[in-house]
Amino acid sequence: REDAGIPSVGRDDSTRRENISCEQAPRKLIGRIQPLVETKSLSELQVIFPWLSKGGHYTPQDCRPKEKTAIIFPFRDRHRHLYILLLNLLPILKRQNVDFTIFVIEQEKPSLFNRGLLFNAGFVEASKLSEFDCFIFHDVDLIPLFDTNFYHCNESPTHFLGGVNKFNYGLAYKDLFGGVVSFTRSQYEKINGASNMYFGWGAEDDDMRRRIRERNMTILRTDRSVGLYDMIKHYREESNPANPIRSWLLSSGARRLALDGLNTLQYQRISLEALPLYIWVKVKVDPRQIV
Ligand code: UD2
Ligand code: MN
Repeated sequence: REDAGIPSVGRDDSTRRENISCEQAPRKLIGRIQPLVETKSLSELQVIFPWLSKGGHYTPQDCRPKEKTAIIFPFRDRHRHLYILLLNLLPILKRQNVDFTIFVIEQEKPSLFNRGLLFNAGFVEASKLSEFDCFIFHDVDLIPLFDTNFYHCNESPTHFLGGVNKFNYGLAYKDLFGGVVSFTRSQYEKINGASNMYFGWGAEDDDMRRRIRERNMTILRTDRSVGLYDMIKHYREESNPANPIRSWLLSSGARRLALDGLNTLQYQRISLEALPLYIWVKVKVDPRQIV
């Protein structure tokens, strides 16, 4: 057809598409999704997602993404949750035209689980690999129910949960900052990251909310009409018992902001491996080093 001097419509179209921003490009969104809860193995997931490159990376082919996003899962002993979440989340991210890389930050035993410190370690390790603009910290047991809940960074730190099945699709309390949150690099640096001091369950998310307020930022909250999640049922792990000093830590948290966070982060990186579906980083934490 080109020989006949007739331009190929298809070709023209695709070159033009590369110049549109991914937010304007067509996104084949569905709205509410029916979550899949079957457990697939890692190799089955690999077959289901042939478009994902090694290390859990995807970049949209026919539009310009506005940001490079690191999706960070604080993790220990939750493989079933991780695989179910990937099965549901990966297609949503693709439909949303997100340029993303998945990081699983695993804390070695026996130290008590420290979700905030794992956020910081994830931020640092991801930043060593690439210049990410946006960081989304994601509990591994929360399945988004709407693909219209956009995995973006915004002008303020963002809380993605409008409601969770566990609380009849509401929140435990209206200020909640737990579950799924996003920060641009500069927003995260502005609050000196998360506190490293919360070992065990609870209040590290409230501490983070107070840091944001302390730095005079507001929090954007996803509307309940699209921000619903299903939390996969689970018990509390033995190595993540309720933190008995969490209220005490929280009461002085905002004042400690500059002395506890990214600038005082201590951990040992045991390994970093690009698996087919995610970058797996194993870290060791010594509670005695956390002041
Ligand atoms: C709530 C918050 C969560 C966090 C936590 C207190 C919501 C919806 N979620 O979740 O964000 O603030 O309270 O710490 O408000 N994890 C592991 N292995 C473990 C323990 C935890 O991988 O042994 C990870 C995993 O990503 C998990 C997350 O940490 O989803 C939070 O822990 P949780 O699910 O046990 O706590 P939960 O459901 O009370
Ligand atoms: Mn949970």
